[in-house]
Amino acid sequence: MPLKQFMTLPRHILEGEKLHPEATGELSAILLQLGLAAKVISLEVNKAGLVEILGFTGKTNVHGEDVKKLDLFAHEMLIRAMDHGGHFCVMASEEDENIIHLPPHHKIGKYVLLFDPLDGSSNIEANVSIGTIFSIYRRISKGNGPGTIEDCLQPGYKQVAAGYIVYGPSTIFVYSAGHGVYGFTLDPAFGEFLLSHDNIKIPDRGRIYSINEGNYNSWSRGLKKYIKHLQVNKFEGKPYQLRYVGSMVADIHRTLLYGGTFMYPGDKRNPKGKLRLVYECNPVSFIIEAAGGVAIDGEKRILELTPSSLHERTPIFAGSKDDIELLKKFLDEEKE
Ligand code: AFP
Repeated sequence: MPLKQFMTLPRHILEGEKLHPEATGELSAILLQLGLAAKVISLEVNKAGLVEILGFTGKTNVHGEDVKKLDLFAHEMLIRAMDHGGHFCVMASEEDENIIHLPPHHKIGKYVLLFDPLDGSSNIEANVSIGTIFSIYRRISKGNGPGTIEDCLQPGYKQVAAGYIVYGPSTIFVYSAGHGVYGFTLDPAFGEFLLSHDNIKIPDRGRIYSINEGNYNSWSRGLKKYIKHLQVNKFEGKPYQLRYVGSMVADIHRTLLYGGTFMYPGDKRNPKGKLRLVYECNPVSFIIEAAGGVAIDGEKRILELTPSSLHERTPIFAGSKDDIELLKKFLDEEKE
């Protein structure tokens, strides 16, 4: 195996640290720990069909959704993997209504971790790709005590690192610490993430659009016109293609590699759409932008939005810059 392909995630993280002479190694330690948690969750996801981990816990979460056993496993696994390293002052998860404080006997650190432990979990039984999404900030609250909600409600451009793990045909760990986007595939033979996607750049245009067309009737006129435009026009002589998994991480990962657009708009029923700003849209927008793409809420850059609550939703249109620019023209036209 050529040496380049033997670039493991830990080695890549440590080499990345050299780009930051002021680095203390803490961010590296966090990313390494996330890699470990990803391996454990991947193992559980891969054998989900075999062990009693499918189905529900009988609990409902802050969104009124039934909590699946695997959601809770991933949620608890991430907290246990990340709470004792002394790196965080506070955490927050899609599965918890409130911010998560560190156990009193653990050292408090300067970082903030926000995560969606298992995105797309309604697809688990159907063995469709699901994922974990993470977002890392520096604390802004004063002092060295426990962090606060304000630490968790920072605009996305302040992220120091973000990424996701796709548990699909293979498990891929994708992250950016501000210098490019890198993808690592888990080699089950020796349980290590190996660099498989080096310095990912999203194409400026793509042939694929991804949206739940089932909501078509409640979309804005501008968005309907844009989708119609794609349906009657061609890209490089070929028709545009609709691809929608219904697992944001899977749809975003495909968009990152092939180009095109991923959209979860607001509509008449849900003006703010469905997806969460803090631990879904901000981290994936950080990745899309670091790869040369664009992510907006229909008007503004997602990363410039200031969250006002932990679980707030936002419309999202993310992907290739030329495609999002064209989409924006259709949305703006409607306002004229
Ligand atoms: P679940 O976690 O409930 O499966 O929801 C998945 C998700 O949050 C995101 O991954 C998808 O992009 C989106 O919801 C799918 O929503 P629709 O089913 O409304 O299209």
